[in-house]
Amino acid sequence: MIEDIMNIARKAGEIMSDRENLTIESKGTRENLATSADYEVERFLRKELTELLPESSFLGEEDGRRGEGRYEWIVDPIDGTANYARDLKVSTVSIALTDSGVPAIGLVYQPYTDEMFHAEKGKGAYSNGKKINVSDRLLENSMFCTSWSAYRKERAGMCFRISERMFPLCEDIRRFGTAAYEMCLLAEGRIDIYYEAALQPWDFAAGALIVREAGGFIGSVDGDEGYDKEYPIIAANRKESFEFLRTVVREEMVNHGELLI
Ligand code: LIP
Repeated sequence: MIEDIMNIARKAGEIMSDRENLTIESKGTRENLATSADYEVERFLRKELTELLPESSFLGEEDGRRGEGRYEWIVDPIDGTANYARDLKVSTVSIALTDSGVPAIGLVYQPYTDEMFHAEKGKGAYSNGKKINVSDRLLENSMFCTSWSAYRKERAGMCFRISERMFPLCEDIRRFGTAAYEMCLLAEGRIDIYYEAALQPWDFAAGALIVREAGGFIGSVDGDEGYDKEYPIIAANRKESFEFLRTVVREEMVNHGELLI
């Protein structure tokens, strides 16, 4: 089945590469974009993935949930739509299959670099077929990847305070604009710690499994993430970095009134 999903993801990447007649609109807030390609790729993935597993339901970023049952596809057709709209060439297709609400398969495809990441629960994580692992860098040598909540600017102060506290303790900060890809970079040991204030299940369902299967730590502020709503997501290569970052995030969420002590 993994090979079939990979082929479907590659075809989704081909659809993304056709930018003729591309239209771009805002949804909800002005920063939150959807292009005609987001809808086209999602329709394609819904059809192909549902045919692959006819008893499955489907949750996509653009058109929501269709059906219900034990198996569900959780899909972001283009993760990094703002990058895609500007042709920055850093966007991914993110596909997870959950079994009774828990990811069993996660796959993230970056068409511009032809990087295919995947994991199956209990079977390790892979990049283009090669097994991957998180790095063993200490916090002081870590590359911290984060964002400042572009869609919810009222959270910017909290996010920048977290960056301000982490920056002197790490090597540097990066932001690639696709959460799914950023999690894969962590899984492959290319970045080391990660935080985003608010991600949706389609942004992290595949990436979270890939991080765990690569030996990394990922979760939300008070325990594991769920796949039912938006969550703050924290991830790291090492347990102590994960717990440290989680404490910083928790404190700043309390300061910002997002969490009770
Ligand atoms: C986006 C991301 C981006 C993150 C946004 C958003 P979209 O997904 O992956 O990195 O900062 O919160 O979720 O909207 O481009 O599919």
